Amino acid sequence: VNDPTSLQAIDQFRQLMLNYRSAIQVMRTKIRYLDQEYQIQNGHSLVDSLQSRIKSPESILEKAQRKHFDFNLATLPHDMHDIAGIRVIVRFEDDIQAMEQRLAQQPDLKIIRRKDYITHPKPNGYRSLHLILAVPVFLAAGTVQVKVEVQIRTIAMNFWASLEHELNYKKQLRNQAALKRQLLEKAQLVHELDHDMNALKNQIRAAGRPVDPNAPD
Ligand code: 0O2
Repeated sequence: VNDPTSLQAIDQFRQLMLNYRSAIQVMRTKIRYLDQEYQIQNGHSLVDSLQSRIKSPESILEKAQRKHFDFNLATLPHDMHDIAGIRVIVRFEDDIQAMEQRLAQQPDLKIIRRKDYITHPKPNGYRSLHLILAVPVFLAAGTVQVKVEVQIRTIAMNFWASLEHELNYKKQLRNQAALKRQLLEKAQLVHELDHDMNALKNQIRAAGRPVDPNAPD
C-alpha cells in the first residue's frame, strides 16, 4: 500500500475513470438534447431509452485476457474501446440511421470506427450498430479526447441481445448448442418484426398526412 508507484497507478486509474465518466455525461446530455430537438421537428421522439455504463475493473481485466493483450494503464485507452459505453435504444430501424446522422453532424465529435452488425449480423444473430466516438472532455490541464462506444439498436434487438448476453455470461450450461440454435432462430424473428414494424410505421405516418388536393388519384 505504501509503494509510491502503486499509489501513483491508483491515482492514474482514478483519473482515467473520471475521464470516461465525464465523457458519458457529455454524451448523455448531447443525445437527450438531440432527441428533444427531433421531437420539436417531428412531433415524436427518436430515443426510447438510454443506458450507459463504465466497464468494471474486473470486466476490463477479463476482456484484456480474452483479447490477449497485457493490461497496461498507459496503453489501455488505445487497446480497449468500450470502457465507456452508451446504448441508445430506438423504436424503428430507420431511427438508427437518423440517430447516427445526428451524431455524425456534431462538430465536436469524431467517429473513429463504425461496426455495422445490422447489415452484417454476427453468426450468433447479434444485430446492432456500434460507433466508437472521440468525445472531448475539458480538464483543468487541457482537453482530452475520450473514446466512447455508442451502440444504437431497436427495442427488439435490445430484447434479444439482453437474453443472448445472459447465455454468454453463464459459461457452463446444459444444452448450450440447442439454446444457441433457438436464439439464432429468434434473431430471425426479431429481424422480420423490425422490418415489418418499420414498414407499418411508414404506412401509418403516410396515412396521417393531409391529403394533397392536387395529387393524382
Ligand atoms: P459487455 O459485458 O457488454 O461489456 P474489438 O476488439 O473492438 O473488435 P469488441 O470489443 O468485442 O471487439 O467490440 P464489439 O464487437 O464492438 O463488442 C463490444 C460490445 O458489444 C460487447 O462488449 C457487448 O456489449 C456488445 N456485443 C458484441 N457482440 C455481442 C453479441 O454477440 N451479443 C451480445 N449480447 N452483445 C454483443 P463486451 O465487453 O463483450 O461485453
